[in-house]
Amino acid sequence: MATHTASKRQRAAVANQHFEQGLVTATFGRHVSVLCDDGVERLCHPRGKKNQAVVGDRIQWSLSADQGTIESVLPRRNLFFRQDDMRTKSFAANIDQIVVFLGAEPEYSDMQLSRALIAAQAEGISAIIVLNKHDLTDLFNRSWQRLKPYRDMGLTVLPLSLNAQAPFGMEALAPLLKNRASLVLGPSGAGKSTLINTLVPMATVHTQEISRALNSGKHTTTSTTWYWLDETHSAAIIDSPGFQEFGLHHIQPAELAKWMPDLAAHMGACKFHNCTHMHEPGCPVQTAVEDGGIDENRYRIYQELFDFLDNIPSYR
Ligand SMILES: Nc1nc2c(ncn2[C@@H]2O[C@H](COP(=O)(O)OP(=O)(O)OP(=O)(O)O)[C@@H](O)[C@H]2O)c(=O)[nH]1
Ligand SMILES: [Mg+2]
Ligand SMILES: [Zn+2]
Repeated sequence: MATHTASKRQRAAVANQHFEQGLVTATFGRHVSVLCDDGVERLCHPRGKKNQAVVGDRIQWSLSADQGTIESVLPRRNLFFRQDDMRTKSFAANIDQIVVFLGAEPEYSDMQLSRALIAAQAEGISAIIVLNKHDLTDLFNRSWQRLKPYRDMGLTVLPLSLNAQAPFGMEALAPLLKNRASLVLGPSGAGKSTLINTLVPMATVHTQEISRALNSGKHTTTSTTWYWLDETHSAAIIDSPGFQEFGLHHIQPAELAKWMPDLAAHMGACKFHNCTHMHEPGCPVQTAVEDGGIDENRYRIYQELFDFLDNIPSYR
């Protein structure tokens, strides 16, 4: 009884204690960099073994020596993440949009692009696509063609060049980054860090300089980082490490078509309410694929993903 009272009193003390707050700007293993509300950037550590905070989280922290201890993570508006068979890989929390950042080279994967867009749809986060390296004309035009289905489904797709000798497209992109927090993600080498360096001169993010002969001077991004775009902190841009495989293990196969706007546009009149749009008769999605109303490649991606998600052995 006595212990019970003591722990109750202890809990009340903790609840009444006034902790400082801050914004998680980067994570390094279990340690996080926090821009505290007093304007100081501090390294903070979790109390337990595991760190629960991700970039974009607001946390409560307390001072310990010259560093901080994370006391709690405040409720999130959203969390953008990948899910493999083993792990959840969080990109960031409390974001307003994702910018899927591709380059004319290296060649991007339609499957991975589609997966990132599906994850954003499922989390209710809006997305835009940027195709960088406009200066590499032939490669660029080929990639631009491949993005037609995404433009047709109503997504904003912007051309860009960050090449200082041939800049292009920033005046169209810049307004879309105002007054919001944008997470930039995409394959390694597309130019994500170059974009952040262009927009945030103080950032000096290491960019990947490919020296094929020696493979030296290669600076690929290894941690997700939040940068304020302006002094009033009205807009932010988040750099992230390039990824190869965007895991979607958290998506239910029956929900998949709903998160693909080009398919979803046709599925209202399916004969069966639980139509998989794969082999059922009277399915307008399959008719649209035959008529060219849905891009064949996008439908192939749907089929492949559906089969994959439907065959994950698990707790479902
Ligand atoms: N030709 C051309 N090269 C570019 C452009 N933008 C960036 N690059 C180059 O592309 C390479 C990769 O750029 P990064 O910004 O490091 O790419 P990243 O997407 O951050 O890559 P990771 O950190 O590995 O995910 C660098 O050598 C850049 O100089 C562009 O518009 N045109
Ligand atoms: Mg980078
Ligand atoms: Zn159907």
